[in-house]
Amino acid sequence: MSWELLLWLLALCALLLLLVQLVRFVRADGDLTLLWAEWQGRRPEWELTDMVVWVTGASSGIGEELVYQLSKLGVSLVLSARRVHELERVKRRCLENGNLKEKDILVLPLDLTDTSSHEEVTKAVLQEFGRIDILVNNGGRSQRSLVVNTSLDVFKELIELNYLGTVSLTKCVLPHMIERKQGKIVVVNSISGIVSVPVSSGYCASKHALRGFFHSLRTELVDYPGITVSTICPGPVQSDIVKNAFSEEVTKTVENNFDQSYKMATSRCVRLMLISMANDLKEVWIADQPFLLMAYLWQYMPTLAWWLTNKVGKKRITNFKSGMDTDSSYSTMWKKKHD
Ligand code: 8X3
Repeated sequence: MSWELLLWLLALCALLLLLVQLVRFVRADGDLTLLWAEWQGRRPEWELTDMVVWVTGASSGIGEELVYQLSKLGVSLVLSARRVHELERVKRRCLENGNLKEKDILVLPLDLTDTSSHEEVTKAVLQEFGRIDILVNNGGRSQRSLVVNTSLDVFKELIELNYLGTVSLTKCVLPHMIERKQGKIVVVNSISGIVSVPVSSGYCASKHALRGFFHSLRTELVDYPGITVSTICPGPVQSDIVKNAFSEEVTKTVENNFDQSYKMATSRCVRLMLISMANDLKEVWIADQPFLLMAYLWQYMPTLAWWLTNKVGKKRITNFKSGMDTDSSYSTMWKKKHD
């Protein structure tokens, strides 16, 4: 075979490979490292059994689905959120559908903004189970309002709850993990921790802060390879997060039953979360297109991303002003094109 022919064949293979990767990316619902781990990595069913897992924000949405999937893996669970009756409901469902017994689940009410209570609740978990293997910092709220119309108190609340509450609880659990030289700290961040979008400025700020904090913490733990820190960044997922989002005032929520069918199923998002936990991935992005593409652009081509976000952002603002769900229209357009 001549050299020329060999080179042509190689070029053809490279082109084919590129095409395959492109198709994979268009269909992807997570970053490529995560999808590789899903295919070739460690299974949650092997890695996460027998662990003591503490989940905040366990009364709804991603947190609720996470404890259901964890309860099938045979872990011990600590369920935390503010609403005790909702936690009791979640606990009952875990007992009905999972592999757990009453003694394996602790309902532990927690207000993330009441940081003075965090030491005590941490002690309560240690008293009950003797250890904390995984802390999943999932509790938090979103926001839908324009900066110009939003009270400063809303920005303060978002930082108090999403950022400081999470930092405080992590600080309470950390000495215990350092003593044991092992543990997993998981933080449910958001694509909004990478991409900044209009109408959610305070939420984006709190999630960017979390991302900075936990990447920094990881490097401080370099002498403790048994302690891992994972930042999980989901895009739009079916949950009550928009319904409960802050609006212009602290006392005002969005309270709207928008159609959520265009969003990722909660169960799929949580499965990918478990895979990233089992494989100790440092940061994962879990989102359908075009949200995943936006994350890649913000990370690797910010100038293009800023230009594009201005275009898409206009639509988001128009949607918001006309009382619609901010993201529904362009995401539906994308879905129709690629289904
Ligand atoms: C995404 C939150 O409010 O944009 O993390 O759906 S929201």
